[in-house]
Amino acid sequence: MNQDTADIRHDWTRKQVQTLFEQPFMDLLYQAHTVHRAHFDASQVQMSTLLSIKTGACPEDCKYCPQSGHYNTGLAREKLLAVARVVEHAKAARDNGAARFCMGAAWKHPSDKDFPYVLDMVRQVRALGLETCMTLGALSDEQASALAEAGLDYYNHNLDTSPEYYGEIITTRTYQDRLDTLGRVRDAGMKVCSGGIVGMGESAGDRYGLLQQLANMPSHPDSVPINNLVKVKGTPLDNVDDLDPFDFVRTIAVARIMMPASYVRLSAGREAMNEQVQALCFFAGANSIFYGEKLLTTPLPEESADLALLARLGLRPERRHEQQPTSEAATVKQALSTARSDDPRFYAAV
Ligand code: SAM
Ligand code: DTB
Ligand code: SF4
Repeated sequence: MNQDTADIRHDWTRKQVQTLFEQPFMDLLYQAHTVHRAHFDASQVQMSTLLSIKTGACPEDCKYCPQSGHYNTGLAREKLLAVARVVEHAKAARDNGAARFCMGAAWKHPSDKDFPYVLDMVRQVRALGLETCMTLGALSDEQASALAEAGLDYYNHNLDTSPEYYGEIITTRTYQDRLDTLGRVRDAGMKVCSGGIVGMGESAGDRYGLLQQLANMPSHPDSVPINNLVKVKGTPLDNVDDLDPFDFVRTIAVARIMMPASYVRLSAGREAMNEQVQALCFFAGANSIFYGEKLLTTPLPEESADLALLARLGLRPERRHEQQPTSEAATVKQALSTARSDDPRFYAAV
């Protein structure tokens, strides 16, 4: 066991995060890979397929997002899909090898009118034997409980960036609003998926700040998506400078070290990334990807190219986890959030 991860949860200072980032690249990757192997089978990659269940015309003004109604990106808007259509997509994703099906809606929050259909989607997709994930914007306590009750495994809600840079990117909801929704998801016993976006013109310090916020939450998110900005014409971030790919890899590596038992997802941006950089991300501790025809509205690499890359690297798709009742998942999560890695409960839980 790597002594740097002896505490599964640790209150990180910004300076400590900076120190991790600023190590020589090879030292950082060596450390991250060592942590990765102590917690996961390094030959497995979790594969999730995304579907946009409601597209465009979003009232929020997130500057990166092609679906915001504030910008003209030429995206065709779509109302909430019928439950049967969502189930067809989910079956196709399962038959294509995905273990988890993630449904995303361009909403500030789900409306009372739409919410019952969303619950039905969770039940029916889960009945196909897939893990379920949703990202629907902010949730009330009642909505979080109802989603957990319907059997939703994961809820995705990203912090996106550091608290300091956040106001440059979004003005229609606050950082605290996001932390509050994440608290409701956690309290309802669902698994938390929360990460952010890099390559938005933020400083290195903002990348430290994002990871510091994620790792200092009351328990680590179960899944941490690290998105590289997909630049979409018509959004205010369309022309921002590219992030150095090595800084992207460093972000993955530091996320792995700080949240050793969480899945770290090499998320948006893979289409613009070469295979060598993706391989470095896997070495640095990324063990989850989006796989399928597209993300929500922008393309992914061809499925056959992804499978071929995994095969060339000797990696394989992770089989779906046995589903745990939500109450059991909550108990495991509670054990994980307090257990030390030298505590047998830790090994029992991960
Ligand atoms: N509307 C909901 C919300 O914002 O919580 C759910 C859907 S939203 C599209 C999900 C996440 O996708 C965002 O939080 C953001 O991190 C990511 N995202 C959106 N546009 C992106 C882009 N152009 N590049 C990278 N990530 C993006
Ligand atoms: C996440 O962190 N990234 C995914 C998922 N969670 C919902 C979404 C990426 C969206 C990229 C832009 C698009 O395709 O619209
Ligand atoms: Fe709306 Fe989500 Fe896009 Fe923000 S990221 S504009 S909330 S769909």
